[in-house]
Formats: sequence, C-alpha cells, structure tokens
Amino acid sequence: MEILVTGGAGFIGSNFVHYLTDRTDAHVTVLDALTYAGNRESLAAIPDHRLTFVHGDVADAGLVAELAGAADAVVHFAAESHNDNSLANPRPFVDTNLIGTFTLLEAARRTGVRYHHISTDEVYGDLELNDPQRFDESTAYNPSSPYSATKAGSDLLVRAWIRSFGVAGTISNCSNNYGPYQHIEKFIPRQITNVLAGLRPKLYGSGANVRDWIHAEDHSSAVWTILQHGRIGETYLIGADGERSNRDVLSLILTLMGEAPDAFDHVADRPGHDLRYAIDSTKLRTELGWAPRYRDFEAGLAATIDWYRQHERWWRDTKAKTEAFYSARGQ
Ligand code: NAD
Ligand code: TDX
Repeated sequence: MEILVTGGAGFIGSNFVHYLTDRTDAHVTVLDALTYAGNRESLAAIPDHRLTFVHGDVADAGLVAELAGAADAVVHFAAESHNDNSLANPRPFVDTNLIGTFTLLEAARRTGVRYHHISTDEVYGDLELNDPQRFDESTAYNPSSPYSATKAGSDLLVRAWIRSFGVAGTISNCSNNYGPYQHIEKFIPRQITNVLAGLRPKLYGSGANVRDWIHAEDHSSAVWTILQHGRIGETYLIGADGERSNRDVLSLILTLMGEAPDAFDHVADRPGHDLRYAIDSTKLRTELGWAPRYRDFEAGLAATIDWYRQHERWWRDTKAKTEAFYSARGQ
C-alpha cells in the first residue's frame, strides 16, 4: 500500500509515519513544506526504502495531483496548527488550512483516491467546566479562533466534496495530543523545555482551562483504524478520557522534573481562550473497536519529559525564537 501523508514532518504526522513504518508494510510518501513547524530530523530514523520525502506545498495543485494519483490513500495532517500564531497572523491559516485542503480535495475528486482528513475538537468551540456533556459527532460547530475557524471550514469542504462529488473521505476530530516530536511552542513541550533551559514555566490566566489529553501514538492507531475500517462519509471523534486542567498538568510536569509544583509564572491570558474541551469517543470505540494504549497520563508525561531531555539537539535552536515571540505578547 502506498500512503501519502501530508505534514509528515510535523508533530502528529511524524508520529503517524513512525507508526506506519513500525507496524505495517505500507510505503509512505510525505509531502511537507518544512515551515517553522516541520523538521526533517523527525523522520531521520526511517529507512529510505520505506519513505519518500517530497518538499512542497499542499496548495500546489500540480504536485498534489501527481502524488495523489500515485497513492492508495491520502492522510492530510498538514496545517498551520498553533492558536497563538493564528491570533498574531491569520493569513497562513487561510492559505494552508482552507486552500490546501481544497487543493487535496480536488485531487481526490479527480483520482478517486481514499482521503482521510485530520481535524480537531476545537471546531466545536468550548464547554463550561461543569457541563456533563462532552463533544460528540452531533455537536454543532462553533469555532473560536482563526485556527479553529479554518479547521472548521476545511472539515465542511470535506463534507461537501464527499456529498457532491463522491470523494471517498472520512474525517476525524481529535483532542489535544502530547508525546515526542511536538514543537516547543505548544503547552507541554514549552514548559518542559523551559525547565530544562532554566526558565520559569508560563501559565496563561488562572490555568483553570481544561484540555483532554491523548498520546500521539494513540491518535495514530485511531487514524489507522479509521483508514482501514471506517465507513466512507463518516466523522469519528478521537479521545482518551484525559481531561486535566492546565494548572494540574503544569504542576505535574514540575513535580516529575524535581521542581516545586508552584514554580511557575502566571502570564497574560490568550484572547478568546477556550475554557474546556472534552471528547466522547464512543462511536469510534464501539463501531471500530479502537481503544487507547496510553491510559496512565503521568507515565506518558514522564516518558515525554525524558524524550525532550534526551533530544535537546532537536529543539535547542528554536527555543530563543519561540520565547521571543511569547515575551513580545506578554506570555
Ligand atoms: P504541526 O504544526 O506540528 O505540523 C504541521 C506540519 O505541516 C509541519 O511539518 C509543516 O511543515 C507542515 N505544513 C504546514 N503548512 C504546509 C503546507 N502549506 N504544505 C505542506 N506542509 C505544510 O501540527 P500538528 O500538531 O502535528 O497537527 C497536525 C494536524 O493535526 C493538524 O491538521 C492539526 O489541526 C491536527 N490536530 C492537532 C492536534 C494537536 O494537539 N496538536 C489535535 C487535534 C488535531
Ligand atoms: O505557554 C503556554 N501556557 C499555557 O497556559 C501555552 C503555549 C499554552 N497554555 C495553555 C493554552 C491552552 O489552554 O495551554 C493549553 C494548551 O495550549 P496549546 O498547546 O497551544 O494547545 P491548544 O490551544 O489547546 O490547541 C491544541 O490542541 C488542539 C493544538 O495546538 C491544536 O493544533 C489542536 O487542534
């Protein structure tokens, strides 16, 4: 099987490529623009005969048509993925998340290739802390940020191309991922690398905001399950019952790293900051028999801390620039 993975040099895409090459016979072609978020090093351990790397843009129609035409399936991870960047400069989010997805869908329509679209729980907006409901496949879209609005728009394009043009597509909306190869702009690796670099961790606002954490390898196993067994035209929510407040996650990181649990600074809150995300993944579990493997968040977090400790060369060069962006925003 030949699988085209867009955004395969990013966090979740590279975890998915490792998952495929470790556990299946598939040959993978990665299409990645190597933006600030892409890192070729994340794929360095994969043997040449299992992987073809193509440096290019998902909005390049000619290139995308050629690669999609040679694949049995396309898994579309490539995106501008960081909410804070979307507040500072939304334009690349429109270009990549909307025009890029449109370009892939046109190629899928012409070639008939199986298409799986990677999306986020943020398309549903946020929940109150005490709301007994979680997001499920019937929840109405209500995105808050330019990032989540462009992801919501891209999901709707996929639904339209499935219905109007018969594209053989599926969609998954996953909760917050953690694990190796995550860019250090994101919450968990930012705080781990702050401690490793001798800087104080930074918590937005009160830190009462809740995220529903899932290990990136569990996200990969869910996507592979949907690709093989998912019903065409369907949406599946992916989550591992991992709700925790940012304050609790940060205190746990500090404790696991041998620091006082309150050794952090409160900084400016994110404008429009979503309060809580929570996923009900019953459909994926009951219809397709998927279950997460990482059920112990503390153990998964400890392994992630070890990974950043052992891979300083992977992140060190980006630390100063990342922190300069945040400090200019009071964060
Ligand atoms: P990331 O920012 O780490 O990686 C994105 C990758 O896409 C990078 O390698 C980048 O170079 C590439 N890319 C960006 N623009 C491109 C373009 N125009 N053409 C080709 N490649 C391009 O992102 P991530 O956290 O790995 O997220 C991957 C996908 O998963 C995204 O679609 C995101 O919306 C979704 N998602 C992420 C999370 C999460 O917790 N990180 C949760 C749910 C869904
Ligand atoms: O330094 C920080 N301090 C802090 O308190 C950073 C970077 C973040 N935060 C907070 C904001 C959020 O409540 O931590 C939480 C997580 O922040 P991010 O890592 O930026 O993730 P989030 O905004 O929740 O979005 C993530 O999950 C859904 C991914 O970045 C998205 O791509 C995905 O769609």
